[in-house]
Amino acid sequence: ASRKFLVGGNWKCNLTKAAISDLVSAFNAASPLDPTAVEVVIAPPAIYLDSTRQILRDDFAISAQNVWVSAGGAYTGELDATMISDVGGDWTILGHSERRHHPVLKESDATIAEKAKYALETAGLNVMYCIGELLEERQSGNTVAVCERQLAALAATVSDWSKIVIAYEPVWAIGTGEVATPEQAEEVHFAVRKWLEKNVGKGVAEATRILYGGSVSPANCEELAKKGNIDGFLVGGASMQPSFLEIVDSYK
Ligand code: G2H
Repeated sequence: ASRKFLVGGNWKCNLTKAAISDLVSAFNAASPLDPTAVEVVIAPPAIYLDSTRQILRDDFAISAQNVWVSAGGAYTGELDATMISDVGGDWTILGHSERRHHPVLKESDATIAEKAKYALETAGLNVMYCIGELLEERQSGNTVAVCERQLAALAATVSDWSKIVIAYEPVWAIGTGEVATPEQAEEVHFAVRKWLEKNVGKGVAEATRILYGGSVSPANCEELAKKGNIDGFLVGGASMQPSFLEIVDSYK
């Protein structure tokens, strides 16, 4: 496809300063990326974002995993998206299922879309916007409807899609080792692209990268990467190993 492959590494709430130092040394030792073919984006826990940026190779971008809905101020414990760019980060993940569904978080479609608007339009960040269905939603035949509802919330608040990447992450495949088959993933990616074409525009539908996430590993990435509508990956567990670089190379 004409879309540039993108691989995100989502470290979630893991690692230590020492473990990050070891992992970054392994990443830094690998050959340079072909910047015309692939982009890599690493999302450390917020407290390590600044220090990771300082030691990580320049051709790997840095992302937050979440941001506050708007500008900073009296919001104890929160992170203004402009602080991400202040320390050299270019991205934020938003709407990860762990934030949508965890009972102490329960982020709504509207909250996530509000965060996306601020991050994109005020902070100038790129956004990895996660969507995806629960197991019971898949079993009841609602996979595409759930993804479309999550996309519609975003489309209602933003107009410039050039800095948005969609990450399709079926919740039943996240951290479970139960990866979606290439066919299951491609079917939803195709539906997402069709939705974009119908509701946003043909140009945006053709240009927007749609990543797959959920138990991606060096062993399963190549088959997934062959699918026409899979433009990269958002990787959790396997992004904290030096073999993450094999996933980065899976477009080849
Ligand atoms: C899905 C993914 C990264 P994992 O959440 O966002 O995690 O690869 O561990 O399933």
